[in-house]
Amino acid sequence: MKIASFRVYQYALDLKQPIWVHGVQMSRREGFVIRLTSEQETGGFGEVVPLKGWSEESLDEAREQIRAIRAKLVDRDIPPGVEKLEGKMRSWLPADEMNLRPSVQFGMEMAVLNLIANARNTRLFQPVAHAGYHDHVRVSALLDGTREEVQRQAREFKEEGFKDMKLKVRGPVDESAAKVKAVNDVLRGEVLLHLDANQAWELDEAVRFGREIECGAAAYIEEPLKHVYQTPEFYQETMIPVALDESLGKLSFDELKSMDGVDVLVLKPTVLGGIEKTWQFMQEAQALGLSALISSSFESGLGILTLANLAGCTVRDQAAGLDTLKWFRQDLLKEKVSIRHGKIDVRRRLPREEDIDFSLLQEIL
Ligand code: OSB
Ligand code: MG
Repeated sequence: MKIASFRVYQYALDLKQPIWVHGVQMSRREGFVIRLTSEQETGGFGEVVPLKGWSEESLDEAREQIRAIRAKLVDRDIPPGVEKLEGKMRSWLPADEMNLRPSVQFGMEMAVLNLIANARNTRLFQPVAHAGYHDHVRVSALLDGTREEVQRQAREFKEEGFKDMKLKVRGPVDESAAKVKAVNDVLRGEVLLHLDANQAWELDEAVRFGREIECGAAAYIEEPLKHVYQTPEFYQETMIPVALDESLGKLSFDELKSMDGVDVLVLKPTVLGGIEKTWQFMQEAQALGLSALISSSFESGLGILTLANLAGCTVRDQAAGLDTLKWFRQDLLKEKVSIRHGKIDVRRRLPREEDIDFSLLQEIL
């Protein structure tokens, strides 16, 4: 199939409240939409949205890379087999040669895979979903705020039917432990709770926190430590399993597979380096008996829908970290991605031209 046209749009979406990522505040979410069409006029959309505070690339750098890759790919054929995610995607998109940044790699792959699926009229990850497909992807409800706020949020989400929740605990140890207790008072063991500390603590603080809440209080904790190499000590002292998120960009697979205490990998395709790379992480995790889950980097509904589809073809139905659209006041999809009873239904069709709110997009290329 030939890429007959390659258009690029810029967007800036208002958020209801600012988001904080590693101390960087954002009150709008800015990014790009790539729109590919085939000669038969089939379309495929991709989203490129670097995450300030986490991604190394700036918006300007992403734009320049999109411009460069566009010049290389327009009027060219998509090589057969890229959709199998076995490495052809990255050898075709000349990632090393162009030093394609993770968010650009993700957006390009997303556009190409959506185009292929739309052309064949299949679901997004049909070629790799050997283990079948979860039509309803479980999502972890995100809890963030003061003790009273997170307790209230937990009560509401439990009522809505969420079976998984994630609580942010990056503050002081005592305050964070009090939040965990306040939330568990509401959940009463009927909902799985996991925590995310975003690398907030030194080993002694993390251990004090773990002892304070006790190991039954949370299924696992994401990134409790400033220094990831202390994970085995943390685990030994607390018996709370650890999930890695930020550290995945820095550790080799060999390092993490021999790290005692690591049970879960949190995969954010926009910051990790795309869909194919994420898929390979998922395969390796499975081979090692680690759980892997898909998590958002605050993409719009367009990107979230692709991520939900990816989460839908994991072997184990791990709750995905996709409860981030609630921060957005506006969305690129006319029909919002909704989470009902704690799940996203991924059977809806992939976005086509008429599903996108073009009034929010400004064509730049
Ligand atoms: O802390 O894991 C994080 C989103 C963007 C940047 C960092 C994080 C997140 C999320 C996404 O928490 C939602 C989730 O994983 O549940
Ligand atoms: Mg995290």
